[in-house]
Amino acid sequence: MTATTVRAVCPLDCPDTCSMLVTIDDGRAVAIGGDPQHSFTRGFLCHKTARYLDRVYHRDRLLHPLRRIGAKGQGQFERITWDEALDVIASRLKSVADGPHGPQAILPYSYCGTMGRIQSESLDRRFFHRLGASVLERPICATAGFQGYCYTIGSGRGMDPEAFSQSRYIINWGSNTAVTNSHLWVRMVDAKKRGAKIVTIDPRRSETAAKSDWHLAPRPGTDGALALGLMHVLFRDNLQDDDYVATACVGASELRDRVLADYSPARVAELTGLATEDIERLAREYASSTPAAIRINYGMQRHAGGGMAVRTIACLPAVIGAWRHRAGGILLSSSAVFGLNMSGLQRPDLIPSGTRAVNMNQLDMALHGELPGPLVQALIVYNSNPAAVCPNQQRVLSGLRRDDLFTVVMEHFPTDTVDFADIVLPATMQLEHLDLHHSYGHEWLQLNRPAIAPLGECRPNTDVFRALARRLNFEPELFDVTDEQLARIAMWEESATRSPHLSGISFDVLANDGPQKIRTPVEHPFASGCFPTPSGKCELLCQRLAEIGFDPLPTFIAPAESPQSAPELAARFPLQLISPPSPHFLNSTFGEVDSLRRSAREPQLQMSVADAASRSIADGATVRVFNDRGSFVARVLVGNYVRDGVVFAPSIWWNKHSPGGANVNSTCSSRLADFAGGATFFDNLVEVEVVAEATK
Ligand SMILES: Nc1nc2c(c(=O)[nH]1)N[C@H]1C(S)=C(S)[C@@H](COP(=O)(O)OP(=O)(O)OC[C@H]3O[C@@H](n4cnc5c(=O)[nH]c(N)nc54)[C@H](O)[C@@H]3O)O[C@H]1N2
Ligand SMILES: Nc1nc2c(c(=O)[nH]1)N[C@H]1C(S)=C(S)[C@@H](COP(=O)(O)OP(=O)(O)OC[C@H]3O[C@@H](n4cnc5c(=O)[nH]c(N)nc54)[C@H](O)[C@@H]3O)O[C@H]1N2
Ligand SMILES: [Mo]
Repeated sequence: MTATTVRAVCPLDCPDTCSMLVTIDDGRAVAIGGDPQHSFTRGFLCHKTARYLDRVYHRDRLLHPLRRIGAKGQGQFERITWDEALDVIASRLKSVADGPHGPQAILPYSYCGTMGRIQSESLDRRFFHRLGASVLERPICATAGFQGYCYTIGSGRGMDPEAFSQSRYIINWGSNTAVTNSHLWVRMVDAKKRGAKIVTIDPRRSETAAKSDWHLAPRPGTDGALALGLMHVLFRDNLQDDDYVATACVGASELRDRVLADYSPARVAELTGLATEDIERLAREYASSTPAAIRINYGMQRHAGGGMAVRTIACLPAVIGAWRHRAGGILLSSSAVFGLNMSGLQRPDLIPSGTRAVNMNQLDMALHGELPGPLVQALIVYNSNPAAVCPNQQRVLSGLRRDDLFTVVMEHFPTDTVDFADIVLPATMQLEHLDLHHSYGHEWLQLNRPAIAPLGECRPNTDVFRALARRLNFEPELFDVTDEQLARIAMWEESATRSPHLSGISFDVLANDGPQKIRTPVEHPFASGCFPTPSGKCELLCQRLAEIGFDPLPTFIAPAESPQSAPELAARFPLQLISPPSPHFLNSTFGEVDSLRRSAREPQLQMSVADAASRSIADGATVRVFNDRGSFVARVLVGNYVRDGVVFAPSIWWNKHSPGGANVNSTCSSRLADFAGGATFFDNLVEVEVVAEATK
């Protein structure tokens, strides 16, 4: 037989959403590569997805349904049939739903193991809505910042990522672009070749910071103060764009008064730990290099004041009129341009009124009955690995260990979460199912065609919910819908109203012609104002914030845990720990791939020379990192990687691959951020002690 090629899409939770080509020979995928025809991802894959076939044909891949035979957490199972597994799950869900606490004692738990619209969030939502289960809110990653951005801009809309190659001044703000968004980084390198300057704002010397022209390292969680200080300099030195501010913004004079009175460079230097000269210089360079672009990303919003910080930074391009230029402005996420019919897919109208919402960041509390509403009695996990990725891990694990909790996990691999399952269901991977992909880092819609038959007895997530709906006698018209039909619904094909952004784009066009760029109606947003806010302007002053009890003007909200904001806590735990991703994992995904785990070596902690010296910690020592929530063990790397007072643990290791069986999330707090219940992973004070000296 001759080899064939199938066009697929990388499913990972990453802004790049690469177009891929999979080579199939005799029913087996033999090669995977980037699709050179896709102008954004340009035919190259990151070193993780380049190893995607190692996941597909991995020796540990889950291929059959399993039932637990050991204690929870031990990961001991026996094989059962799909019918047995589905019968057990359906009857247990029914008995919980019919029991004294009703269906809200059932909690779905999922995130973005796949970003595909169909396998990530379609029939599953319909199923749980129809069942009347608790609704899971999903702000673990991006919501605080996204919401903050929307207060200022009105929607998530921002710069077209493709425009960055034309920018003259680029700020990576809390964004490790070279690692977490490598195809945008290529655009930045293009811009640099044309003479642009690249600046990175990050408390540690990230891969991106190391490759930038200028690295500023503020204290974690102080970005809002920095942005206010920049605006002080802009207004003080008359560097604002008066015409743009007058026509396109509301609240400029109030903002001006605020920053001039409260955020002098000297005060901001104190709050951020930066030098006043650097604050002054950054403001001047930013205002005088046209066009100036900011890539703001999610790292800097995983703090108590993260939402307000993003809102504040999002004011900057309007103040200097950067939006006038296609290659100026700010980009957080491109997902807002797609306008897919998600409510048609998910049917939120099926949610019984009065159903409670459970914030996924508070799984620790939900599993211990500490939230309003019933104690969770059945937990259905898919597309997520909460035992490894959730904050306040020790409390999450003690909740998962509860004998009265019924847990189902749909997975590819025996993850830390699988170890706690009563029933495990083997899920298909991207090469084995159909999906439709938008992106949060470019503006192309893509279709992932199945390239090979499912391995073993694996089934797509959607099939599981179809089968459970049938067993619970739910309406066939809601659930007997194929994945292709779901994709068509998402693109409004079955609906009278269609977003103009999708004109000429359909399932068939994607299937026949490949990826399509969304037809955005204007060449670049906000060139002449017209922001999608209630006032129609960029809201430097935002009345909606006042209505929910926040300062309507940009302001600095300090981290919950820092030496400055919590001196008593810092007396015991003086170091600010941040735990953004390792280049070798995608959250906890790829923890199973030996070669990537070897590249990441072992759980590590980067520490400054001064902080190591004051604790007599030598480079290479094994340390325990701890606070009142828990601890984990890591090998210390001493050097100039982080500013003094900050430590960095590349993440997210599986617990079972970590010495001591716990990862960094044992120390992270489940406290919520200011907006939208966001997570605060990087707002975390710890102390570090040696457990074993360095071995030669
Ligand atoms: N290789 C790889 N790529 C990924 C992922 C992965 O796990 N691995 N994860 C994907 C996912 S789900 C997401 S959400 C994105 C995340 O990608 P990014 O948004 O880039 O987020 P992070 O890597 O979490 O953080 C970015 C940088 O912010 C810094 N940072 C932390 N706290 C602060 C702060 O208070 N202020 C400032 N200025 N900087 C701070 C961190 O040190 C880090 O270098 O990446 C996606 N891409
Ligand atoms: N300390 C710390 N914690 C963090 C972060 C951090 O930076 N530091 N980052 C946070 C962020 S930004 C995020 S987004 C979350 C991510 O948290 P999660 O969304 O839980 O991400 P992953 O760890 O990648 O786990 C996804 C799981 O889904 C499975 N999966 C993939 N595709 C499918 C499928 O089609 N069907 C089924 N059933 N399963 C599938 C994968 O095998 C994998 O085990 O973690 C958060 N946790
Ligand atoms: Mo994320």
